[in-house]
Amino acid sequence: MAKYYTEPSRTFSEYLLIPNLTRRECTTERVSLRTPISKYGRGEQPRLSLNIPFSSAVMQSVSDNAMAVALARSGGISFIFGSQPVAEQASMVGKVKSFKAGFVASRSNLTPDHTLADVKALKASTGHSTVAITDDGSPRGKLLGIVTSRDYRDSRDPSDKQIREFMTPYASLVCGRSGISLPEANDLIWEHKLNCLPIVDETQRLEHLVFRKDYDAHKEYPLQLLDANKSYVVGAGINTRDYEERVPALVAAGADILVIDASDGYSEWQRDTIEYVKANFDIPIGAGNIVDREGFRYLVDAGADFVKVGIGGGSICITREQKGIGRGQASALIEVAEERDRYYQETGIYVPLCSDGGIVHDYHITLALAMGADFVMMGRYFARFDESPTRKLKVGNNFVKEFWGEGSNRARNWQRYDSGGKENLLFEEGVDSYVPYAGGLQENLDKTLGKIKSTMCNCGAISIPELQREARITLVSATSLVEGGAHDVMIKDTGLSGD
Ligand code: RVP
Repeated sequence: MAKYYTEPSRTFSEYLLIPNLTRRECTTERVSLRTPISKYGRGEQPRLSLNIPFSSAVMQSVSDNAMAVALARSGGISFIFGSQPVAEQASMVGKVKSFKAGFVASRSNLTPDHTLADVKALKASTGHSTVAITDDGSPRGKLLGIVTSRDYRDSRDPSDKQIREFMTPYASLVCGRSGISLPEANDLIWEHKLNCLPIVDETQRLEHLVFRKDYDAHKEYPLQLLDANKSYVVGAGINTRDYEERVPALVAAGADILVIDASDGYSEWQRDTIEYVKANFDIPIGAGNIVDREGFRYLVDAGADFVKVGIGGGSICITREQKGIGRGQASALIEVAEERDRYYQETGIYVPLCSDGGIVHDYHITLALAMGADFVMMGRYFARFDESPTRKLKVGNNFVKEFWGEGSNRARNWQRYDSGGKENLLFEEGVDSYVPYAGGLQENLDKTLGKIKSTMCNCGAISIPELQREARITLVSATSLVEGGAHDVMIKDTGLSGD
């Protein structure tokens, strides 16, 4: 006889948080949203943490290199989509890793033998007024000097004047040494009233330039997520078929973490994939998606560093309708979090959980965290922003962005939506859609984070672990759901009744 679950499977909207005592120290400025993303032992530090508990979905219409840079800059992580050829995915990862926040490769370079005419021509074509002068004219050559528009007089100096005669020579330059941090570079820029600080290695070879204006932009992102080399942290999605080809390329490109992206992750193919990665590489790997304690145990026993929870809750996902598998996101998360905590008690190993899909309102994120998720993964949320890879269109009077599921025909992601065996995708599990355009990522994120922090203060928590420990959560009845929105009033904007 089949096993029956007597409790209905529930979504986030069926729950609310009950405030705890808000202590004086519970202010939004004090709230830390730092959270682990790979497993760690009791008393140890996780190998990888996020500064905000947000990841962007492994989807063509969400997570490319531009989204990854924007989100890492704000403290979260993107998992670059795997439904593309290996070389293209690796190239996107490489672009994120070589994007050094505030440190840029010099794009205008000449040698001392070039002339003022060359400087002017270069300036006209690039628009850059700072030219690095290196021995071979390359961006990584030995730095011999710098030319800016302050070094020559346009009208007076002859065009054939050689750069060596008017450049600011290396001996007179203030330079930073390789490995310098951005705050240190900024101190030098301010101390010496510079516009540009060249960074050189011990043999005087040019590595980067740091510009005053870039640093100003940089200071706006105090939570940015950087690796030890000060590159942005980035993840990548993989599948259970071509991992022997894909994983080496992603690791070589510098990916910081992998995730096996599958709608149903409770499979022997996932075990094989994890075992392959663990045997051959030193990189954390998440697995999923699962919705119950059995799936969690299976993937963790196989070696998963984090586990992704959720089947069928995604905004563009029709897996439940098509195949009749899945579980309400809240119920799935509650059960898996309980099992994760039990696993921790038994083994002393903490396995972070990612709640994936079905976040509609900002408070759903807070609920997911309170229910035991360490971070969330979102598709629709990020698809609405300028930074997502898709087209912005005008439909009627509104701007929208395109957003399609990985299981839709448009994505033709044959790997994710089969079980891992040989058969091809026979039916769709996702739709092709529009989402309302919402502007830039940072401004939207600030609002969402503000709400999460504020609710955490209501719950008397200034960290995610504290929220997970202390939260009190109640189910809401269908009638009290109505009570929760504006009701029995005429809303002014639309003139419509609020219920
Ligand atoms: P949402 O944030 O609700 O848009 O959900 C995003 C999630 O939906 C993804 O992280 C993934 O788990 C799932 N997804 C992506 N494509 C599809 C599909 O085509 N069915 N589902």
